[in-house]
Formats: sequence, C-alpha cells, structure tokens
Amino acid sequence: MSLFKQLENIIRNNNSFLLTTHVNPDADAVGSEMALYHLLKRMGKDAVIINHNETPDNIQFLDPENVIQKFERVNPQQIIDEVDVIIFLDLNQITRVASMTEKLRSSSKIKVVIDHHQDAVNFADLMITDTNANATGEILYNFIVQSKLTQIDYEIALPIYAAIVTDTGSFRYERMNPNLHLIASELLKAGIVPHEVADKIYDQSRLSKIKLLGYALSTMVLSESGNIAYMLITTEALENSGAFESEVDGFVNYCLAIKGVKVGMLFFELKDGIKVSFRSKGKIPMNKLAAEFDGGGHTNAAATRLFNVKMEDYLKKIINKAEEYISEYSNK
Ligand SMILES: [Mn+2]
Repeated sequence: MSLFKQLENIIRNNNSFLLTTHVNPDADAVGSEMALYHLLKRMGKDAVIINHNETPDNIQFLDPENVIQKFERVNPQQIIDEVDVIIFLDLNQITRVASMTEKLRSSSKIKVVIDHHQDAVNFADLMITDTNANATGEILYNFIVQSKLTQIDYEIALPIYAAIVTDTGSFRYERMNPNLHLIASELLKAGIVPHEVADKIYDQSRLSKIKLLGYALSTMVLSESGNIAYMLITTEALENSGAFESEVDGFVNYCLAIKGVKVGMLFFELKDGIKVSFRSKGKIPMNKLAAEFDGGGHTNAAATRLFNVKMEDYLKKIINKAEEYISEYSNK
C-alpha cells in the first residue's frame, strides 16, 4: 500500500490528532500544521497543535485563530493520553521537538512523520519522508490532491503556499522543478496573492532586526581561499540590538551573495553555547558538514546547536572542516 494510502487510512480510522513540529518553527513547519489541521477539522476530527516555541510574528497570520499552543503552557501528558495519533511535521528526528521529546517518545500512540529533510531516523509507525520535496507543504499538497479528502481552497492554499515560498527561497533553490510552479499556479487560482504573502512574511521586520543584520554584515569575513564567507553575532551584539534570537534566521544567506563564495556560515553565540548555520551552492553537503558537529539539515542548508561550548574553540575547526568539504565536493 502506498504511503499516502496508509496516511489516509490512519486519518480515516482515528478521531483525535496531535500535530507538532520542530523547534524554532518556520513557515513550512507552521504552514504544514495549519493545512493538516484544517483538513482534519473538516473531516470532523479533533485536532490540537502543540509546539515547543511560540509562532514567530511574521507567520502568525497562518494561525489567525491562535489554535497553536505552546508546550509549556498546556498539560501535555493529558493531551497525549487523549489523542489517537501524533503527527510530526517538517522533522525526521524526534529530538527536534526539543522540550517535548521525552513525553512524545514514550507515548505508545500511533506516530506519523511527514517530512522532506535528509538522514531520517525512523521513530514512527509511518514515515513519509520525501527528500525530493521542496517543502513539507508540497508533500501535503500532493496528499490532499491525491486523497481528495478536501478541497484546496484559500484556507488550505495559504499555509501551503507560505510553506513552499519560504522553503524554496521564493522559488529559486536547487530543488525547484517545473511541477512546483504548477502547484503554485493551482494555489494562485485558489485566491493566493503572492505579493501580499511575501509582504507578510518578509517585509514586516522590526527596525532592531534590520540593525542587527547591518551589524552581522559588518562582521563578514572571507576565508583565505575565498570559498567561505562567515559572520559572527555575539550575545552582546544581540542584546545591544534589541532584536530577538529568532530574528537572526536567514542572515546567513547573505554570505552566498559574494562572488566566488561556495559556503556561507553564521556563528551565533548564545548564553549556553553556539548555533552555527550553514549554506552552500551546488553539491557541497551542508547536512554532512553539520553532522560532523551534531547538526543536520539539507544539502544546501543545515545548522547545528552546540551547548556549553565557546565560539573560539569551534570557529577554526568548523571553517577547516568546511574547506575540506569544498575541496572534496566542488567538482562533483
Ligand atoms: Mn521544511
């Protein structure tokens, strides 16, 4: 039986669902949750969404009725005990749910993963992991169309469109394919207005974030080879700017805007360790580079979070490792 058919059966044969996604949720994470939530509600099912984090301001429009709840504010054990199925979206390792990991791991409820990242760890009863998909929202679109469980109307098109736009860097990353533009076309026919969505997601920044971006850009360094550009944000710089930690997402992409640069990195110092974001052009596998330092992700975008370490102990190590990956994979 196909994976979609198995998912359809799980949905049809059960009544209550808990949806969740990864730490620091993006528009693909929240959009996928909301699209599936609407589908389940229309089928008369009970559905709750619980995330480790609050939804970022710029994608709150995907959840206008505030159905997404924050883990630390609810009684998670009670909710987990009451549902039939737990569906994990846009993640393929259970630890990505952060504070919710142990409670969800120890639950004996039916578990489903719908995701598009590489290096999946099988922890669910049904793993729908398609690394060719540009976004988890794209997988859900195909599932809804094929299963015919509901219509792709504006309410469902909006979160799916937001998911696809952000996970493709506005339709320009490497995995883009003709079919995704056909999907986008269908979403536009359902009433999506691209400039309105783009304005909400990208052009509602706070001044403090843009100022911090300015600072981050001013720290940018090119490695000796010219292959790597990286930026550094210290906790002090973050505090001085008044920006939020989550607002740093996406800064790393500016590293790739420099001619000749193949790998971009952002070193972000946090109170209890560091976060490193990796971006690459071509086939240089950032997921593998990140995995050398306990992280993961996609070929062209990955990240790691290291606790209780100092930036200066890792900066050189990570840059050297990145140079090795560049020489190994550049001509592949
Ligand atoms: Mn995604």
